[in-house]
Amino acid sequence: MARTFDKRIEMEEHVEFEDVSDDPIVKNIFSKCLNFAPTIRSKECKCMLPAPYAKHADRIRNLEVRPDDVWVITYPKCGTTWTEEMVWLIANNCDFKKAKEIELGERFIMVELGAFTDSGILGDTISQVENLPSPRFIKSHLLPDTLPTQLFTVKPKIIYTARNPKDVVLSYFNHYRVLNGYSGTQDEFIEAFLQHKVIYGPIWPHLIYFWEKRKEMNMLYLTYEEMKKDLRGVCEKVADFLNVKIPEESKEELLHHLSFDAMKNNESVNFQPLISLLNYPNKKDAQFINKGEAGVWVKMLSNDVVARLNEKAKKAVEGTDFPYYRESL
Ligand code: PPS
Repeated sequence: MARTFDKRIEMEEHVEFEDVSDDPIVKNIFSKCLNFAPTIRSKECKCMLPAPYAKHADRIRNLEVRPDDVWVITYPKCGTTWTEEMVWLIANNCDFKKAKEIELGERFIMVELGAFTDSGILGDTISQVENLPSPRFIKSHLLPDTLPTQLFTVKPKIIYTARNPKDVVLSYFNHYRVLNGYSGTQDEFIEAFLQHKVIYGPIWPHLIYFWEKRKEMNMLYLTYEEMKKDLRGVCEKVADFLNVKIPEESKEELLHHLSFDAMKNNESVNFQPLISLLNYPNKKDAQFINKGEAGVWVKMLSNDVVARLNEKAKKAVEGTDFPYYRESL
């Protein structure tokens, strides 16, 4: 029987959180990060967020969504940056010059980012989104109970990208080291991921929730693996979805621009300026655009960890027709 998600997840205007700062795994991760770490958890979807977020949650939940918005929604490390750059270029007539001149974070605002800290250092990203001219390009990793309710009623274009959780966990570990100054071990991190105690929490409901919405007219559901295999085909799919044409003369340049090597060396998308600014101890070998492979877990995860991730996957997909990332993948 197909699972149906509780409608309240899309409709409640007030987001409730529980304090999980005393949880031993949360505490351990927190003590090993140099900036924010999750300490609160949303009641419905178990979305893990830093404590300052609670003050801004209802403002995001009640954000006015516009029909001509373009949203990229993902669980972290699923290929968000790659998707955003692709979507922005396709929607903007392949304006490579502007894409190089203006950092992706300014072209595609991550709505919740500013709410992660009280310091104001990350900017008031909610106001930035509110004040953007249309069409707005907005990124979010939030789970459904923390996303704006109007996403589900106004139904702007949403591009969702999923990735194999076994690769996500490794990419997320690297992210924590590079951008959160995390000094714990890979094993500790994987344990926190398995227990849904990293920022944003559980990956499975995220992937499955949007999978079950994939046939709605305003949704395009992509996978990282599909982008690796056939980027040209995915670009065409995105163009069709956005009702635009990729200029014939820009097609090859677009594929080159979105290639792993080009993105890795492109300071507008590779986060290297931020990594240098943060100057964390891991900085020397730190790369946000790191390995860029599909299936890297085969070389890097122990049999025990693979078995535990498979066990989680098996339970999570029960009662759904979610086709990806079962045991053999
Ligand atoms: S974030 O922080 O959640 O926004 O991270 P996200 O952008 O979702 O994921 C980062 C991973 O995407 C890889 N990436 C790419 N792979 C292949 N080709 C291109 N062009 C590309 N651009 C980004 C990036 O390397 C991260 O994966 P890992 O496995 O860590 O290398």
